[in-house]
Amino acid sequence: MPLRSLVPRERVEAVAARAGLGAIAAKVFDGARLDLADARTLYATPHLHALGAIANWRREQLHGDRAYFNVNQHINYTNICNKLCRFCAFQRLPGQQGAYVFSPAEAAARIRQYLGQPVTEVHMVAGIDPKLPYSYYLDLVRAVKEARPSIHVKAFTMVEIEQIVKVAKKPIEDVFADLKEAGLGSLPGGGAEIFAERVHRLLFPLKIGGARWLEIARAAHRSGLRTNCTMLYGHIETPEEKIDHLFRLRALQDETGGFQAFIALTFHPDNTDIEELPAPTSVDDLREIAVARLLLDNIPHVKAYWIQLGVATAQLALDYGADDLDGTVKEERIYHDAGAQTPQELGREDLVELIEGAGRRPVERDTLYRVVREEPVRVG
Ligand code: V47
Repeated sequence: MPLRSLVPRERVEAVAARAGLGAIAAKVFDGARLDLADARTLYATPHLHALGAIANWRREQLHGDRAYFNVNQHINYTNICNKLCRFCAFQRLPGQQGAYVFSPAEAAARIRQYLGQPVTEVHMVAGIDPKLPYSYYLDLVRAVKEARPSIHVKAFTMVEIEQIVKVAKKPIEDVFADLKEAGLGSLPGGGAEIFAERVHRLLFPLKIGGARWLEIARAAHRSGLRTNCTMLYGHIETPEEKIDHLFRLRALQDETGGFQAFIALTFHPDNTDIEELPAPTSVDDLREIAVARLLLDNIPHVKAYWIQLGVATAQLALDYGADDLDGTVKEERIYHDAGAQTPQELGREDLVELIEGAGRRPVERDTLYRVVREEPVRVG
């Protein structure tokens, strides 16, 4: 499919005005910050396509027709976890059937398995196994780097960092320095869930809450580590709680500038404690992506994580504010345990095709959004 031309402002203006979103669109065109009343309107409007058109305009201002992806692999190094989050299907108790911990050597073997492929990043996150000592985390990063020195290690959510600091018995700055020396390159954005205390109490009371998540992200940024950020939606949260979450991310980004990308994580209920809840629809997913693009005016990238959204919604999301499909991903377990029907990996060419199919220009990036390879433009 030939590249789409960028949508002209007058067209967005007209669509927004018809949907009663003209004032918000005008603010976006002017680069003005959206406030609480605007955020409420974006969550309430029935005019999804108008909302998407405004978000898409902003996305095209930032990234033109480019859509990013990377070639990565996932390692979920243990599923043992003592946090008992009610939305999680991945966790196992020690000794429970299916519980596992990879040794650093086993993790390295998984890296070597893909040496023949142009993998640039390993995304490494897991449960909280209180038995793992500080040395385990450092050895894990070292083993992975030794197996493939060029690989960027994006590892450990703020929740894991809280645990690592606990077993290290050292100040967080020293822990980040040790992890960096071992080879850590950046941090993923997981574990944020919904910052509101009500949801924390009901769904994940044993895990750090919003204030601590933000404090650890701030410390990571101050230590020179870039991170991503996330929001898990589609369970028991309210629009007000989502707005609070997004505004708190925006405020921290004003302070540190350390977030690279935001990922809206759609809830998969299967095999969880709250599996009676209906899964979010594609309409919900597209709304979250569009709202995030508009409220998080200071975070450069919004990812549509295909493995969670499904390839069809992820492709559409490239027109609703998202500019990144994440990576090829190998051996993902967290969502597949929770019923995700997507494949466990896509090839590089599959991602290129998906992006081209959406009329966008595929750009392979590294973890820090430096261009690895830009696909030649196909003349249609
Ligand atoms: O923190 C857990 C979520 C997150 C379920 O930074 C669930 O580049 C849906 O954060 N249904 C981990 N979601 C994944 C994550 C991530 C993914 C891709 C890219 C990046 C990045 C980060 O997954 C957890 C939690 O919020 N999660 N269980 C579930 N049943």
